Amino acid sequence: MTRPKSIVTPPRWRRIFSGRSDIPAPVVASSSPQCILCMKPVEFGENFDGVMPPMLPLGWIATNVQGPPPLWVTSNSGMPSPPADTLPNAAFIDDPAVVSDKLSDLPGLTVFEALSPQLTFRHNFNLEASDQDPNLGFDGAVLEISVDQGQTYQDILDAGGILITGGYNRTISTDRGSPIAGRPAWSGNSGGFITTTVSLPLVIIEGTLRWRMASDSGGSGEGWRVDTIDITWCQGPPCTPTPPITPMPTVTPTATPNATPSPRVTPRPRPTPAPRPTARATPTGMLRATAGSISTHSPPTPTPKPRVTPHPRPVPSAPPSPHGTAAFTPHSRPTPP
Ligand SMILES: [Ca+2]
Ligand SMILES: [Ca+2]
Repeated sequence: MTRPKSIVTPPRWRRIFSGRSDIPAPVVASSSPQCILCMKPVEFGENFDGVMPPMLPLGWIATNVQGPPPLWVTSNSGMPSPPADTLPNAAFIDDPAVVSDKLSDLPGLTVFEALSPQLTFRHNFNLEASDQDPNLGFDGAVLEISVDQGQTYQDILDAGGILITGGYNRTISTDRGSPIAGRPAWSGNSGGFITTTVSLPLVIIEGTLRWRMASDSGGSGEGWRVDTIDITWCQGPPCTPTPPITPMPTVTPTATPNATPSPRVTPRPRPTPAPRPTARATPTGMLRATAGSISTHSPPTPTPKPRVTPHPRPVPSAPPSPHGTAAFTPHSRPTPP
């Protein structure tokens, strides 16, 4: 399996791992996590393919706390098969027939003000385990972490990590002298490379990741291969400058007073040549002109009807009545078409 390595190395990693031959120049990560806001995706990768076996890449520290050689090495052949996930190399440790405790440490991990720190690696193990009890292992492998600059280590689960996929599959026997007796571990035969995904603790200051293989007092296995390590997270502030937010011009308090509760548009009065003593109906009823005043408060009248002046005034042509009062017949103006 070949994976392109696109790596962004944060300052602390860059300082610690400068010069490692298998890490290309930092570039924008292509397979990085989706980050929110202005957080930046960060990715660190290690595939062990830039060194000559058995040399480990720069920055890695191999230690045998107990047991005979070899230490952790890079390997491109042998068992368990296949020898590597990304060709040609993987990290490898044997599983001897005596008590051993073999460590491969990756120091310098700092995840701070970050989100979603995650570790993914591929590994292939065949470590001595019970044939009768599928939950019991004799020799096993665990992932540990130090968050106090390497002074103390604890299992990744005890440190707040979560094994999302490819988690521990057996518990190590307590009666055969294993340094990790009684602990959940990877043991038995994985049947080739499998993927383990780990949600890392949110805050790691100068942390160290440790791949640890421990064997008991008898019986052996083929060993453990680790390859194609990816560590990703979303790095927090300081962020790159963001453009200022443009205020919305339409959302202003001054716009409110001019707003009318009704969506009805007030019609503009049609020009009236001169105030007329008689009223007339308007086509819509929305606008009524009376003696030079304009009222716009009348509601719409579905059927326009002529209105009659309540107090008709005599028209000039009306002949005077015998009683001196005007005798006229009020009439309304026809409704305009
Ligand atoms: Ca590899
Ligand atoms: Ca053993």
